[in-house]
Amino acid sequence: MQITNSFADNQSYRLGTTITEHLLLCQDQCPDASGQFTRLLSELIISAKLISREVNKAGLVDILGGTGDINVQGEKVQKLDDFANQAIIWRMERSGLLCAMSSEENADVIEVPDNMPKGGYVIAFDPLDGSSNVDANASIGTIFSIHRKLDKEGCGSMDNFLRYGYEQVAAGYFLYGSSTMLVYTAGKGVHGFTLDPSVGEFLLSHQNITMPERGKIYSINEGYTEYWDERTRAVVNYFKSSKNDRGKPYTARYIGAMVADFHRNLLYGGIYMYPADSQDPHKPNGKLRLLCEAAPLAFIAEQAGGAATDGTQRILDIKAKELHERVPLYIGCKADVEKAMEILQEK
Ligand code: P6P
Repeated sequence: MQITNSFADNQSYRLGTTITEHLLLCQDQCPDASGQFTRLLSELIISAKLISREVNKAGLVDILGGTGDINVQGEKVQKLDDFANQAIIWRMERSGLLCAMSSEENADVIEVPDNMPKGGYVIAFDPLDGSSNVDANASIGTIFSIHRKLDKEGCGSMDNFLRYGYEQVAAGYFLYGSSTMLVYTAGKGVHGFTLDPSVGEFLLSHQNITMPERGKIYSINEGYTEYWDERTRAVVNYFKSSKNDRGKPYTARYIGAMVADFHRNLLYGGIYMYPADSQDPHKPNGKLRLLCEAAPLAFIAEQAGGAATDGTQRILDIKAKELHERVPLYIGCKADVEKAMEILQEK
């Protein structure tokens, strides 16, 4: 009987493509790449690993629930929100790659302190999107958008952030769900990486993600129907009464964390909608923030063959007028988004 050396046969040393290998390969293929973006994303990845660690032990330690604070959005700050926000700010300040940041949790621009090294990028981020889901152990995520600093502006200038979405150099999100994932684009397609916690590496799991022309899912909070105008109701009724390309009705799916709804629709095909609540004075332009939610996900959607609009124009063609500007959002498969816009524009 031949005794095989199980150790020699053990092929668990075979690891997939790590995010570092992927970034360095892309860097090699981009002649003007300075390596700064690679380093910046690597720093963000460290923040995400810290956040993932805390999210995955939530419920076992005192990290659930609210801090008792209210953020600039008027929302209760969750302890994990605050942890995620501080973790990202701490790493980004020390990266030497940024000169300023904008967080969904902070009212004003966060300048990199003078005693820290500065770089030529600025970042806008939502540290923990969907954090109201935390106590229920539902998926949540971090969304980020990266711009180059404007040459003529100082580091703390708001103008570095009040930009068109199409000027982004990169955008992405980390999803803390059944696994922890990174999905990003730097303008050359959309790529997904899954964290292998046994080695602490993000491994390439979804290369060149593309959305189907039409989806099979619609995501919206129908509890607010009474707040919508007649055109918005017509859009939702369209998806409720239509058949998808397979002749089946669209499926309703809504998690309450846009990053999770967006990710599912990105992979399976669908449309996520957060319309303007015409009767809610607090949400005349909807709830979602342009800079740290709509614009980064719109960049990803378009790079994956999808689309994103505020109901009147392409999200990426909107130039932000204020740091925490909100926009209505229809994002997902191109044919679904175009149909929504067509209905919204009907007279
Ligand atoms: P509602 C989370 O607060 C968020 O910004 C999105 O991630 C999510 O889709 C939406 O708000 C949920 O809002 O009003 O449906 O509870």
